[in-house]
Amino acid sequence: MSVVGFDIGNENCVIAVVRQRGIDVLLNYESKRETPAVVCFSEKQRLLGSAGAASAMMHIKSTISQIKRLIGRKFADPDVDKELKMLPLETSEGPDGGILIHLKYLGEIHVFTPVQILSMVFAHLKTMTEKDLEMPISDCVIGIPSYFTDLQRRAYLDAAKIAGLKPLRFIHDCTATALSYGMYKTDFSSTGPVYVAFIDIGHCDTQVSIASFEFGKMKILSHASDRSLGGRDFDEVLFSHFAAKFKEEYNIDVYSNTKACFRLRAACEKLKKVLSANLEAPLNIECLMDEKDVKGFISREEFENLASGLLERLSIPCHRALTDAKLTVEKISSVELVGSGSRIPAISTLLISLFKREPSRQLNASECVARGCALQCAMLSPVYRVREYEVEDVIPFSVGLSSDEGPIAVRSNGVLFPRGQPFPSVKVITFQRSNLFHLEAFYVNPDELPPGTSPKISCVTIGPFHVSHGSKSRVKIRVSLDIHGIVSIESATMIKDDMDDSVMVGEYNSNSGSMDIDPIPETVANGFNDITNKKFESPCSSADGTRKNKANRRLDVPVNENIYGGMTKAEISEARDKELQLAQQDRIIEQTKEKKNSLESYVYDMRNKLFHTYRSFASEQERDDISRSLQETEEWLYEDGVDETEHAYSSKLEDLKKLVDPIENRFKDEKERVQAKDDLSKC
Ligand code: ATP
Ligand code: K
Ligand code: MG
Repeated sequence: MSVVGFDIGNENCVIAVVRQRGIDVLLNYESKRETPAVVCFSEKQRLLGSAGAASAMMHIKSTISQIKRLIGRKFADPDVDKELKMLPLETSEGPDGGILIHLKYLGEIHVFTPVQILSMVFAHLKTMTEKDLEMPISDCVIGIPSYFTDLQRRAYLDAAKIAGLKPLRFIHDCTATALSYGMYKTDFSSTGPVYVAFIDIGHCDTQVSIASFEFGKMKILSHASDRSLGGRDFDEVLFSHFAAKFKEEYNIDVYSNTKACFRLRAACEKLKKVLSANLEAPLNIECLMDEKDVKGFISREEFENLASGLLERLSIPCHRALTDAKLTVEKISSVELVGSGSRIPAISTLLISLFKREPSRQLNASECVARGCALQCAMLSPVYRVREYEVEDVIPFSVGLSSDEGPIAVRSNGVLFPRGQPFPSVKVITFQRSNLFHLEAFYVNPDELPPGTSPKISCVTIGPFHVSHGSKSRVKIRVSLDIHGIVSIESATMIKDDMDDSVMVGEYNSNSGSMDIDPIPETVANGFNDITNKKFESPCSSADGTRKNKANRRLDVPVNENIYGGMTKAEISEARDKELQLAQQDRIIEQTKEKKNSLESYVYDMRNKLFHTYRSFASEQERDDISRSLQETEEWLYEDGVDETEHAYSSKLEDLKKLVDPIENRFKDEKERVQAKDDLSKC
């Protein structure tokens, strides 16, 4: 079984696998370690990853990048509007308020959700991994931003399912990085924890996490982030600068021209990279617009001035992470800077002033997330043995629960899973109810969420169930924050103390009694009377026969979760069919290309052989006939046969072979005869 980790970036994806001797980052079809997260719909097939990025310019309106930005978000979200303005795609609002992307492909308009597009990126990475490992894969660990909401996490799960992947865990990007940092370090002393800050600056976002390390274990203390501060924003500063300059100097408005925008953005990203290594850099674009060549120039200092607002913003999540971890900078023994967006020198300068120390670059800045994911996958995989290492992660947003009788106030703060709660985690709540009821899960504190995020998570119906007239029954609800950081009501169980056992037979579910907490205090407050924290354990781990008598008194109550957004089983399976159909189309086109290529090379190869190797084995008549056929095929390939079906190419090849085979056979026979004679003479 395979052990795979995926880092899905807004710009770059990285695949890491665990092998016998350690972790390897896989090379893509272009032999690169990073694969662009791009899906391009070309004339007849999808081009994914590097191939997609290479043809993006030719298909501006049907190429999708940075899809991670749109996952699990609403069309009406003002932030989404900004995102969509950067993508020259046709979009609309879906019936559920989500985003729909409209594309012209194979002569038809196709409509895709961001989840479907993300699943194409997943599927591409999966296929590449399978080719490399020479076996099918499904188990994996995938990195996600810590600021992902419940809905976004569920959407990721849907995309993975559509692509045929089974994530054993979604792990926060910085947690993965911290894992790849801590796992191999054996010099953590027993004198107390070592605190390290991890700062990941990617293409679109910045994530900061503080971790504490001790021998054999790591613990995340806090996650903070700026969802909209990444390398892309630095490109945008340059873009606006030059767009204004070119308007003045050349009288061209790049904003009015999609292609010019695309080219200027790409040039600005390059320029930014040049400025990371040089104090100044030129910008030249031929024929940007209106047949005008443009020239520009900028110094690093000027760039830093333009970007000063962005640099300042970087300090906010850093401070927040420290505050949440209840640490001062003096306590931080190392600041690990990762993500390629962090290569801008001014970022290091700012971090030095913040943390009073030079950031360290011990980790491979572009591969550490994927490597950490692969390590986590190895730890979770039943077939792999890894050194004992404890990883504790926390959620960044407080989760609350309310019932139709009002909020369920647990402790004084009214929160079920507070920010900083380690997970996975399960809490059991007992209600005294006589009838079907509703629960609502939500984010308690909107200030903790990225701006514009809906605090709603899910609405759950518990029941129906029956109790004797006028009485109430105890209903136990298990609420879990699962291994992906997703909130769900796992189960509801009715406890009947006076239940007639004969009635219970057949309704008993062996799982229902597995994680119970006894005894239950009988005080009723706000519709519930007990809440218990339980560290996560697998539901099947404690099913033991001795509790069967007790379990017989328990009755499963139906739980119906209505998630705000997300896909139904039927929608997922429909999307999976569509994905398979699109992949099949891609394969057909690839095979057709291969057939065309082999026909082409056969023509050249045979023409050469006919007048050299095979010359004396063919009559003049045969040579003339074959030569003519080869000539005709070549002409056909350039004219009518430029764009034909796989079958058309293979049948042409068959026709040619029929003519050439007799000659080839004569040649082979002769060769064998000579060989046999040689062997004989050797004896
Ligand atoms: P995200 O984490 O937001 O999902 P990602 O993981 O794909 O995105 P990275 O690959 O870590 O992002 O970083 C990509 C960013 O790094 C791009 O904005 C790119 O321009 C920038 N970058 C790459 N090399 C350099 C460099 N030498 N100097 C400055 N920026 C660079
Ligand atoms: K990346
Ligand atoms: Mg990243």
